[in-house]
Amino acid sequence: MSDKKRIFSGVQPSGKLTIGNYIGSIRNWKEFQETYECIYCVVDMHAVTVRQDPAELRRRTFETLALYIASGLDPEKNTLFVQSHVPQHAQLAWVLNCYTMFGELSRMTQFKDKSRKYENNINAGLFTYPVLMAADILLYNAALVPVGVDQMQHIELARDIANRFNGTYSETFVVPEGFIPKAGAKIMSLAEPEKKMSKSDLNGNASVFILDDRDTVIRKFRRAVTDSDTAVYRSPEKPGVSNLMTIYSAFTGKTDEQIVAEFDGKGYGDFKNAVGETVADGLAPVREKFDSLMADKAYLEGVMKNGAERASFIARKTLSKVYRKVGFVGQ
Ligand code: AQP
Repeated sequence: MSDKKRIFSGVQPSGKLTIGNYIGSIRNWKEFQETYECIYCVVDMHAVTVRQDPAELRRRTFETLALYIASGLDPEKNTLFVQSHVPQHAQLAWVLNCYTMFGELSRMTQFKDKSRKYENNINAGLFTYPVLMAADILLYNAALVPVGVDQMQHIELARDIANRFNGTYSETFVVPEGFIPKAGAKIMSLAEPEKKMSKSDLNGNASVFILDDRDTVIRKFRRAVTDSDTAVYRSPEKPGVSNLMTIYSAFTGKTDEQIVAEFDGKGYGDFKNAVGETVADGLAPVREKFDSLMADKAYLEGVMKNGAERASFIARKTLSKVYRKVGFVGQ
């Protein structure tokens, strides 16, 4: 095992991955692969907090792994695996449940949002989701967790749980830090720009998916909700335009000033076309690589298996330390 600090992150295979998942999360991961020991997981156990079609979940699990690789992650340099293949996640989550307070979980914004969205299925898993997430991170003693801004509250909770456990039983877990990308930490819906772009949005025009074809990407951006003005600049009164600027900047590296200058006097039509074409161009190589990976399922199964073995090696050690500390009799 290396002496490098560890990174952990993951995405739920709960739908088609959006450019929010890509910009806020996956595409940043490759930056770390030389300097950290990186562990990236497809968090299928989190996905079942919302009802999933079993065949779809299986397919999306492969797709999500393929997207990790297509976005630049080298399976030799990173540990890539599926959460349910390493049972220690669930085992540690149970213990950590007993060190997490009801009041803490009740305050989680994602729980409140998802309880509203899935009012007929407010299950206990949805409530304890952040504890499983804490287990994911603490199991690997990850120092850094790159996430979109929406997940920061869960990282804070993971830190509190780690500190509580360490304070009770002596130093056990590394207390993780969240890492938010400089640009694009929160990509908003194209249909309702006050709302986060989500995989599970039922409105077909709200989210741009990484695997959308070129024409679909361009069409969705053409339809993006803006405002009755025509000038391109960032302002709280212009959430739609501001979001498009964030997306454009994320794909081009251009600053707000450069974008404003580029579209000075041109109006929203040209701006939306430019954003759509730029995003479509930026995603094309990812989609190409994805297609070739999905054609070789045996390769993806090999990556999963190998990743689960590497992850299990660390996970077993952490869990047995935790079991010993809380007083479970060893086998
Ligand atoms: N809109 C977004 N902007 C920036 N980052 C985002 N992320 C998600 N949406 C955006 C980041 O993607 C990573 C994986 O997210 P997740 O799959 O674990 O769960 P999520 O945040 O609940 O994502 P979705 O797309 O909204 O999924 P559903 O619809 O299933 O709930 C995280 O790092 C997240 O911050």
